[in-house]
Amino acid sequence: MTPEKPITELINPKSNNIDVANPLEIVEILEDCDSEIFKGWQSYPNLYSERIQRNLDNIVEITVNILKNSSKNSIILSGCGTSGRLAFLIARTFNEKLKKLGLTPCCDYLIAGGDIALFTSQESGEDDPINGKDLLIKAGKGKKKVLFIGITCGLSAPFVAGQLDYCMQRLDKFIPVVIGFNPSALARNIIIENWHKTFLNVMEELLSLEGSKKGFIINPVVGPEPITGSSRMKSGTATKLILESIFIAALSRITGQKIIAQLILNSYETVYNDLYSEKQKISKVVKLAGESLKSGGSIYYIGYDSLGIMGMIDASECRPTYGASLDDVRGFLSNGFKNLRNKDGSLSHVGKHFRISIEEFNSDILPYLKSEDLVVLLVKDNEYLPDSNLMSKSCKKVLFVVNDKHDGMLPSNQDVFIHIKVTINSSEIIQLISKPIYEEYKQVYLELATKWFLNSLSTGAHIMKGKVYQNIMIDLKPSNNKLFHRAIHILQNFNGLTAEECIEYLLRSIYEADVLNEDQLTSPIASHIQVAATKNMVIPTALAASLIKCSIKEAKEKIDEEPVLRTVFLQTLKFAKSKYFFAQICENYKPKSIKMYPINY
Ligand code: F1P
Repeated sequence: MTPEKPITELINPKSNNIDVANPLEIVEILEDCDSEIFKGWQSYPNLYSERIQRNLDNIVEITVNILKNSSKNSIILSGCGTSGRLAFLIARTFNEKLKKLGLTPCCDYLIAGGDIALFTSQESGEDDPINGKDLLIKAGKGKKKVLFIGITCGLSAPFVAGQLDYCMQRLDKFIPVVIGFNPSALARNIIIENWHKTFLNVMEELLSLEGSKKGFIINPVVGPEPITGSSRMKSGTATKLILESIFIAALSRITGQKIIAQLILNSYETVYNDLYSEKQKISKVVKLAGESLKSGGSIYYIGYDSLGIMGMIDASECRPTYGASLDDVRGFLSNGFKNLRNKDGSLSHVGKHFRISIEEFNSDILPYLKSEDLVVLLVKDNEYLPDSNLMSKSCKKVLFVVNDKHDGMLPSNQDVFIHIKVTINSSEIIQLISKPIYEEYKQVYLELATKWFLNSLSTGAHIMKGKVYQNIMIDLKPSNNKLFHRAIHILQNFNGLTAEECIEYLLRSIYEADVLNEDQLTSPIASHIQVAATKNMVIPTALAASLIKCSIKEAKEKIDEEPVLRTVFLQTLKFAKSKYFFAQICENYKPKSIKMYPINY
């Protein structure tokens, strides 16, 4: 039976108690949830299902044809949030490979909100299908054929919907593909603001193109996320694997080594086993990271080349997911923007959070490191020469080394670091995809191990800080349409009120008002989101007010008294459960008549 909610928004029963788990148990739960990327979920089509594999093979063939004339054609990868960041990363990786083969680097990326969204969340841009379309038109200008791959894990982003819709009007030029992790029928079916279609409408049209190979849907089900709705996790990982499999398979054909996408997908399972075999050590780092955040410290990832980019991607999602500040978790990259090679070039003038090079870390952060802070170095092989200034600091230090050599030399001065070494079992991968292909693409395996490590670290640390209740992100920022609706569901889940009542509490919290005025009641969701983006603790405040039946001011005071949100939740839920309290609610509660929003994803 198909669930009513998209699978990417369902609660994963495996992680129900992740908020009360110890660090090792947290990593084990994540390991268990991640296994669904390969095993699939229930009886839904998974990565290895026939239709998915057939579509992948067709897309590989199209990619090969596009690449044969790479100076005239292009491949555009597009998405929002983590999906857009992964689009960037993959385009960057494969442009380098194309250059190496003497081909024109023809991979391009689009991300809602532009390049600043590569490290900071800019969710409001995700709701704009027209902007998505305009950017695509610009990116495809002058190109003969364009393979467009839109990524939206929830099959929901209006930015991508606008692009897919445009491609379908220009099938002479565009081949549209969507990557997402829900059955097509569970694509978002809510009219997009200022547009005429729903995501589901777009999906139905796209589905009708599959037979004629003019458009494709890649939507394996990888099961609900370990933190409900946090598509940066499993869905993000699966996105990376799918895109890389397409490109590696296509490029290997061009160089005369035929390999099918399925074997490449298989080969990633090795990394899964290698990484999680180090779970004891990973859990030590999770503990350390949690202690840092709990005591007001920050976590800094410093990485070399694409491992640094993995760090920046992981850090960027902490703000919208956990209501973290931009200083809580930050990523730095060797050679900063020079190495990043993003379209807009250096953005370091935009603000301190855009100063991303290790040199900038050394000047801006290193002198002020406190004992509560945690610095995590992400390296492959033996490339890191620790800065003596860092060694002398009292902050916590972790060295994460990932490579494929059991006997690899470790950087000197390793003693001051908690040291974690992950060794990729290259012989197992080589058996599947051959040595030359492995050697050429080794980097993608190292990145994958780093992604899983960092996802465990940042998720575990925020759980320890009390930012998760059960497996729900109780302090997410309702900063786009999808997140606004997710916020309503979170409230409903805990207070049992109707959707309309929850919307009222959410708006009261957003506008910091006990009585909403006409404007506030009738504005579109887009306006609520704009205001919400500037506020902190929107959901916890709304929830506390709805459970305690108090004013917004009192709810905020309650939250201020107890910094651990999980504890606030437990206290208020306990309170709300008392009979007396429920009797009071029934007697006193008279919901106002407010504008109704269709509650859907
Ligand atoms: C895009 C996205 C997520 C982010 C948050 C808001 O989602 O930016 O990456 O974690 O949930 O939405 P999607 O379009 O890939 O489903």
